Amino acid sequence: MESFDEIEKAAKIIAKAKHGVVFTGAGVSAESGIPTFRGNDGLWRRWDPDEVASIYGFRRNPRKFWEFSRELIVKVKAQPNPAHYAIAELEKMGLVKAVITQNIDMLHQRAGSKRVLELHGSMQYVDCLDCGKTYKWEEIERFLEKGEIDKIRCECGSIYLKPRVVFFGEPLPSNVLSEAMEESRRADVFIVVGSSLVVYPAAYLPVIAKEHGAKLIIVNLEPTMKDHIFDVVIRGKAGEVMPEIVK
Ligand code: BJW
Ligand code: ZN
Repeated sequence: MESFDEIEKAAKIIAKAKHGVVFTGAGVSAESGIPTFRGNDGLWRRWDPDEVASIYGFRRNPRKFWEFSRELIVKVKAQPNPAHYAIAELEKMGLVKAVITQNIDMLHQRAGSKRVLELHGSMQYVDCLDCGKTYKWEEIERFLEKGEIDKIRCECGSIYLKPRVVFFGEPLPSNVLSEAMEESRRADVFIVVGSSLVVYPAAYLPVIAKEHGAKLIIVNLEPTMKDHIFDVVIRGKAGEVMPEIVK
């Protein structure tokens, strides 16, 4: 592998970590078959984020979001890949203390990671914006699988059923965000895996870690706007690179 030296360098830094923190984005789940948002095959090539991932779009037309969600179903059915397992292993080894994720797919937990901070929520629960009733994801999924989007309604009659994910224009869950900021300040090694680092406030976290003295490592397929702040930049697939680092 061409980035062998960089992988070696990253492995040495991580082996000495006292408080490693891993920060992940859609790229960590790409090899589980989940589409990423940006880039050539990204979801935003075919779907308008203003319509399907913003709270304003959702309020205008929740059904459009549910059409988009039929693609997200794979997110809930997908299996963890070697990157998720390697990250869980780093926690078991005591090198990593927390995983901060922007993903809503629960794959870190399913791979065995214990301390997972979900910055953008998860698909586990769906709330009615009118009466407040909460549904489990599975109750909604039944309709999606049959393509019966019109039947996605609350008992109260409302069509405004919203999964507990964070849309553009919505605040992040404040307790999760403050824990993530605290972890970023405490980190001595901060490892970004599979994120374009363009969505805020999440993208501030590596900056906070650096300002507080952490060594920064990034494993990402494509360059990001923030590569210049990293000590080690590894261009590669998370599912191939992360197991190499743990080895
Ligand atoms: C691989 C790989 C492999 C591929 N291995 N790598 C102007 C400036 C600054 C900020 C703003 C602004 N205008 C608006 C804002 C704020 C806005 C924002 O940041 N917008 C930017 C786009 C500019 N942020 C918000 O609105 C946030 N809320 C907020 O700010 O609230 C303020 C507020 C306070 C009080 C009251 C009210 C409001 C909320 C952000 C929510 C983000 N939500 C989404 C959708 C979730 C629902 C769903 O899943 O459908 O979250 S957007 C989407 O992007 C998703 C992701 O979590 C997020 C980040 O994307 P990520 O994970 O980085 O994925 P990609 O696809 O971008 O990148 C993947 C990378 O992996 C690529 O680089 C590949 O190369 C790589 N890769 N295969 C390794 N195998
Ligand atoms: Zn209701």
